[in-house]
Parts: sequence; C-alpha cells; structure tokens
Amino acid sequence: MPNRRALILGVTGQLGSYLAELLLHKGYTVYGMVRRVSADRMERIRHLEGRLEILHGDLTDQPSIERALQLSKPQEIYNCAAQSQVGTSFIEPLHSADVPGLGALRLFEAVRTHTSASAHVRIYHASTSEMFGNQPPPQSEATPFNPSSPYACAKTFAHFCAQMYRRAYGMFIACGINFNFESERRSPEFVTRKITQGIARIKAGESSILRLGNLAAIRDWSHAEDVARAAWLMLQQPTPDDYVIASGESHTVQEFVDLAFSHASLNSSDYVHIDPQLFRPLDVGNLQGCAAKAKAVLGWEPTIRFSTLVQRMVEHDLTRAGSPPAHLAGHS
Ligand code: G4F
Repeated sequence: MPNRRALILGVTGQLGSYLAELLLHKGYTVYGMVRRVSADRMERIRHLEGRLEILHGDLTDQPSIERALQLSKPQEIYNCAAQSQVGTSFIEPLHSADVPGLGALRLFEAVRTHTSASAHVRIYHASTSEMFGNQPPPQSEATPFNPSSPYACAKTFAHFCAQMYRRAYGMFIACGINFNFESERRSPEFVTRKITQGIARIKAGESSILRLGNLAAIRDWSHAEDVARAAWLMLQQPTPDDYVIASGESHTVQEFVDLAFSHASLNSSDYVHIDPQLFRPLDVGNLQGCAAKAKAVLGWEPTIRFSTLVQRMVEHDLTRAGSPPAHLAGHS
C-alpha cells in the first residue's frame, strides 16, 4: 500500500489511541490533533512518541481544524473527539453540545471548503448508541433515534449532518454507531473503569466502599480495540455508510460489578453503596446492538467478549495497584 496519511481527532482518548496504534502498524503516517489542555492527558499515546505527529487544535476552533488539515493532508480522517461522558452532559450541556455536535459539523465543513478534493477524503465519524435512547432492543441501523441526554442530542445532530454532507456534497463520511466500548485505557469517569479501579483500591486497603448509581441499566460492551478495527474497515469500503458496532451481548451494570468483584475474590455486596446523587435525570435503560450489517459488509466481529473484557480490566488495575491476581504474580 502506498504511504497513506491519516488524521485522528481525539487521539488522546481511548478509541483514538487504539486507532493510532492500528494505523501505525499498517504503515500509515499518523497525525493526531491534540488540544493544548489535553497536554496532561497524553499517557494513552506516550508509548507512540516519536512515531505519531502531534498537531495542536480544537474542534471548537475552526481555523485550528483547517490548519491541521493543511499540515497533515490526510486521505483518512477519524473523528473520535468529544465530551463523551453522558452524565456530565446534563451538568455542562452547552460544552457537551459544542464538541460532539457542532465540532463534527465544523470538521465536515472544513474538509468541504479547505481540501482540494474533498470527495476523495474519507471521514470516519464516531456516532453512538446513545442516539437510540429508550428504543427497545435490539437496536440496528433501522431503529429510529430518541436521544435522552444533551450529549445524545448533539451526537444525533452530528450523525444527521454526516448523512446530509454525504447526500449534498458526495463526501465520504462513514458513521460507526458504537455501543459502549471499554478497555484498560478507559477513563474512570465511566462506570466500568470506576468499578475496576475501585476494586483495586479496596484490594490495596485504600478504600472500603464503592459508590455507584443505577445498576439496573443494561449495556452492550465491547473492547475499544475491536471498535478501532471496525472504524478502519469502514473507510476501506467503496461507499460510505452507517454501521452499528456492538457485541450483541447485553448485561446489567450489576452483572459487571459482580463479575469484576469475583475476579478479585471479593463479594460486591460488602462494598457497593448506592448513591442517589449518581443517578441521571434520564438514563438509557436497555442497549443491545445488532451488528449484522457490519458482519455482512465489513466482515467485522468482536474478538474480545464481555467476560474477557471484565477480566482484563480487573487484572490490569489490580496489577497497577501492586496486587496482581495469583496467576499473574511474578509477571511484569
Ligand atoms: O459508563 P457510563 O457512564 O456509559 P454510558 O452512559 O452508557 O455512555 C457510554 O457509552 C455510550 C454508548 O452507548 C457513549 F456514547 C458514551 O460516550 C459513553 O462512552 O454509564 C453506563 C451506565 C449508565 O446507565 C449509568 O447511569 O452505568 C450507570 N452508572 C451507575 N453508576 C454509572 C455509575 N455511570 C457512571 N459513569 N458512574 C457511576 O458511578
């Protein structure tokens, strides 16, 4: 493959960091756009230092997007940038609308007006299952949207903009309608990593409780590495389209909690306290994706299932906290 250039927006995030690894591995020249305020959030891509080209820019700042496009001249763009914490979007609704919603529109418009052959630039946009809100499962590309948070409203706006730019300008914009995806790099603002880090603190004797909110919510969890591979596959297709990216397996947050605690040989009911303040004004109750289209068209399937995901996250955090499970003790 001739040398290809890719630009990743949100490269310091979980998905962006796995995408950077994947694209570097495939021989791409990879540019990552990083906000100046993200300078302290570089740990996910520290190991790629020297291989990744860093450009400063921000999706709230149109000239900085245009500059990043001019400097990187990408054939492929991956838009993974967002304030993606749903609960926070109820507290910071305008900021949460700006980056995930208007930010995507700014990017599409910058590509349309500032690249010489915008129809030949391929854009991946990270959409979300949050757009479905409380539509009954399984949710597929045909399920109508019913967003239930400021974040989901902004993402739905961006998703419709992507479809509209495809139709109006013939641009190649593919959307991954991503169900929840996690990893050892997940931020502790999200429930899975909050749980696994909480367990590690309990094991280390630094804490004796873990405060959580709604444990009845049902989610469809994949590993971020699998989601990054799906994003790349979408841009290798002859035409752009939307794809649900999900494991097809759903579990309650309570099930995640119980399995995670059991990996640390602890009983969750001894440590988990329900804190009403952690409930959201509206919560999405039941997400389970149908990724049949991604399987048929992209040949994509998740390789890391729920039980392995939970185990990997728990073991990672226990090891970091200096109390690895017995079968890992002695390994670095
Ligand atoms: O881990 P969460 O914060 O993820 P959520 O809200 O499902 O959103 C994630 O997945 C979406 C795709 O479906 C993305 F679009 C979005 O950007 C993000 O990546 O919460 C999962 C569930 C919720 O029902 C929440 O109410 O866990 C419940 N929960 C219970 N206790 C908690 C907590 N969530 C958080 N963050 N913290 C808690 O203490």
